[in-house]
Amino acid sequence: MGKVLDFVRDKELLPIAEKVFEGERLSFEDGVKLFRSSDIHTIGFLANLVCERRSGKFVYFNVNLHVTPTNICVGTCKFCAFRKKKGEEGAYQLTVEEILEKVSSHKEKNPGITEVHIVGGLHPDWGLGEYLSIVKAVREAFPDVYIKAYTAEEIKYIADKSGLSVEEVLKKLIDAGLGSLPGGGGEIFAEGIRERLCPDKITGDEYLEVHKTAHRLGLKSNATMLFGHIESYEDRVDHLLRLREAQDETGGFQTFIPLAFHPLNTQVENASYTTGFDEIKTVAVSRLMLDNFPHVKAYWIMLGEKIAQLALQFGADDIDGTVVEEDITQAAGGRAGQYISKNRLIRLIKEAGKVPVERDTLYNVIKVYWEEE
Ligand code: V47
Repeated sequence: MGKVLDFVRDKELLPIAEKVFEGERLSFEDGVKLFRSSDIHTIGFLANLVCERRSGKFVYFNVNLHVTPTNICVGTCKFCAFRKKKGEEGAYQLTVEEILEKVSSHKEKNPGITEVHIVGGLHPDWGLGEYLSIVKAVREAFPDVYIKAYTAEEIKYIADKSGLSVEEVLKKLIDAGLGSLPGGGGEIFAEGIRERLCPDKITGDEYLEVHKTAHRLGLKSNATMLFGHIESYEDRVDHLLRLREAQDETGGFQTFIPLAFHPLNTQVENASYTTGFDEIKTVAVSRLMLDNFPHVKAYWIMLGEKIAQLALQFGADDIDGTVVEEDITQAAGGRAGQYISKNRLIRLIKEAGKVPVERDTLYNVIKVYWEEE
């Protein structure tokens, strides 16, 4: 072991490595130290170790589809290039029939789709009825497709508009066919940053409360962190630790997804694209800090195909997904495209030295692609 430790370039990381080997929980200070270090090999080695303790060589993917029912939003988030005001050029809202038509045509082209991810804006004229009818219609028309829909922000918006509690809204959505909550809307929890970035958005505590309520009702959910804008390393670690604490309480989070900020057409001052080094490190540190999250997802739409593939040796055990049509990243200068074939995902995973596993939303195994296939 002594010889191996000689290879650790940043000796400050040795006590952290010791903790990881022993399966001990990392502290806030450890998290900041990891982010400040440029010893990407050690950080990646540790993250991959933790990842493989949980998932072995398996890397999961799913065949899914994103539908964005509207870009009309009363929100004012400065990082968002997607939202439009009602009546503004480029604003749209799909009818239920148009949503069904989209799912149907994508299902025809990609017969293996198991999940539809539905997230849109806070539409000024929509309330519980409209959001509910989308879920109901998709459930009735496509009973074999799992519905992962509406961010915590949308759930709270519907609750406030309808005068119901978050719990009541979630119960109605579950009755209509909702299966899980996606992780969008997490951004950065630190109050000072959130106030500057998205002052009208629900607070970090409210985001966590919606997820914890969903978990208590038996739903699984994902969590996100938007990184690479105006936040500090300390803000990132604070975000991860708040998620870890919530997960200790309920255990209902499945996957953490670090979202790399895209700067075009946003109102974030002096904004620029994130770098490969920071992206890889953020995936790895997330894996190390979130010791109670089953999975960490490399979202190739935001990381790009190449960094997402590398992330599979740096702590990520999930690569999302075939997707088809994604608008939020595209509006902010996304460079990765919107669709990837299942065969390409399988190749990316195999070349990263891992075993591709097609999964459903709840991580039930659909098929393992062993080496010989
Ligand atoms: O909530 C908005 C982010 C999120 C920008 O749960 C931006 O499985 C980068 O949450 N640059 C939506 N990011 C996407 C999302 C997601 C994606 C894939 C899978 C899952 C899941 C969730 O996108 C928003 C916001 O945090 N976002 N604008 C931007 N300019």
